[in-house]
Amino acid sequence: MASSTSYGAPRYPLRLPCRRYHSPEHRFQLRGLQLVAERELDNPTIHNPLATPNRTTTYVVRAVSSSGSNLIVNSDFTQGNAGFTSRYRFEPTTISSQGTYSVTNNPARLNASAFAPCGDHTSGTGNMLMVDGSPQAREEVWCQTVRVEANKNYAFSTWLSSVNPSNPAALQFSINGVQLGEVFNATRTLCEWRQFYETWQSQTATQANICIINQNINRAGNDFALDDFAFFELADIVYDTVTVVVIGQKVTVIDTAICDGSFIAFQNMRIPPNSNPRFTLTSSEGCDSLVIWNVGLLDTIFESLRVDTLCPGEVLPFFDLLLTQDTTVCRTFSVSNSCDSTFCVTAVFFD
Ligand SMILES: [Ca+2]
Ligand SMILES: [Ca+2]
Repeated sequence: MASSTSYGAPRYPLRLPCRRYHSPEHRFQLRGLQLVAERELDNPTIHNPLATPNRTTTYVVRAVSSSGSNLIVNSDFTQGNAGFTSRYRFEPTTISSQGTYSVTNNPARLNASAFAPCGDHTSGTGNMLMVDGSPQAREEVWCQTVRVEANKNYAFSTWLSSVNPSNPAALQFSINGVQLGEVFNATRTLCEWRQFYETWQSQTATQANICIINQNINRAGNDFALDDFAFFELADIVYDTVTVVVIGQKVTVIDTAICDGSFIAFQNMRIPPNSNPRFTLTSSEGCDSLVIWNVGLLDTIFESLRVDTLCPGEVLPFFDLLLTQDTTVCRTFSVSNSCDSTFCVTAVFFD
């Protein structure tokens, strides 16, 4: 992979058909090692999140190649409660109070009423670190010191999942007492593993004391699991971008006018004059498009005439008729716009 630490114009523009996606087939799967932009991704910390942007969005992918092996001891907790230190109290079989931890392959076995039966991140059946968040501020959950070389780039990563939906953990990572990255929040979704990942430069340091504290000190809930710690020396950091182009909604406006009493048949509907119906259609691309009708009324004529000066014996011609007695008759005819117009006459003869 080419080495680069900058990113510019999108290299892989991709087109999505719709403004909004309600069904899975309209979602787009991104592939990359880590996504820096988080907007509208279902999980920005996994390698293949789904993007559902409602406008054109460029996602920046940060790909990091590692060199050397994982420097964390007992990174996947296969060895149980070993290789790290904690200010929390270790409870091997049951967790019933805050500020305690255990190593387990099923948190529910430690307290079935409080913890969900989550699988670990490594394999789904292995061990994880199970933590009942402490109400004590700045209490160290997990710390480990590793040897490093000066002036090298390293990356630290771990996976976090809530095992109780209340008060998700807010973890603060540090190396040699200096905050590492942003506070990392667990979600309310049970057993959903999310990755914390941050790079670190050793500068003059020859050891890295990596520590985690939980900034959430609420007693309720605040229960979480950690697994698969990693601390690697880095080779190159490569950035790339993926742009998801969202096509806006198509709107078609149809202006027309029709005769009184007539209608336009559209989408199994009858559209009368003087109406403005809107139709949402699904196009072949799966996008919703909007059709707006503006249906006006064409001019017609209704004329009614009374003739009451007729003497007996006189004849009043009206269209094809010859009127010789009191009557009211109407005739319809088409005007120049093809609409039917009506003309009536009332004939009144003197007695
Ligand atoms: Ca594990
Ligand atoms: Ca708790």
